[in-house]
Amino acid sequence: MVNANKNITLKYFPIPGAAEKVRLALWLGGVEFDDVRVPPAEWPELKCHTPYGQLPVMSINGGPYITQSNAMLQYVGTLAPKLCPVDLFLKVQEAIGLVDDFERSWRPCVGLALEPEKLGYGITPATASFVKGSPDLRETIKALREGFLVKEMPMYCGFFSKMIEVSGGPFLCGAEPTLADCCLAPVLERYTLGFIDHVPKETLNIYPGMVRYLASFKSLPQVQAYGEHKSYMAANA
Ligand SMILES: N[C@@H](CCC(=O)N[C@@H](CS)C(=O)NCC(=O)O)C(=O)O
Repeated sequence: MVNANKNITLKYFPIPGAAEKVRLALWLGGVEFDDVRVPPAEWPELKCHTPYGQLPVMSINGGPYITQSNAMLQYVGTLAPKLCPVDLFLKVQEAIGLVDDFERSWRPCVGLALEPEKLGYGITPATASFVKGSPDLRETIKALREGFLVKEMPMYCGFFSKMIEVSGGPFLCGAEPTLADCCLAPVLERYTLGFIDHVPKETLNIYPGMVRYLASFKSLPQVQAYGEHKSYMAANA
């Protein structure tokens, strides 16, 4: 373990979400931490004590809550420099930026279902029938997600496959996993789980490079150990 003198607590909901890249980086970096999964019922009380009313929050040696998953990720990189080696710094940050772009292109597909009004639906006479749960909105969500799968998904899978090829793989920046892989792997995995409407769990199968990439990441001993830890936590929740 690399941080024998640091006591790190990471609090987030019991889902992968914004904290998963940080959890993965901590595991891959061999950084011990307290992985606190906040049950939804406890969130309203905790929310009042967080700086911006959001999770994840991190606390170091009992200090004040630190926010922003990207800041936490980079902090883990300072504790475990092998996850962002100096000679690969720009490559790693570039890859993280590309994962952010990939995520941003997917966000309306989720936002439309959760908060349609923020995307301009259901707030004008012309879109009055596009309220949450309505048939009109459901149809729009389906079209948007299907469009993502035929346009953005191949484009980004192509970008990432090329990056892996150029680096020599099997990871985004070469032979060893970095912070960038901690960002991409959970995003890709989400599209294989079959829980998102209109995104079949076979979605990645037409991108063999991505399937191989994800398999390489998931077979890392630290990622396997994290998987066992998650199963243990789920069984004892
Ligand atoms: N930019 C922040 C975003 C954090 C965020 O959006 N948190 C959401 C969950 S992913 C949250 O706490 N939602 C609950 C709420 O707002 O009450 C980060 O990356 O840490």
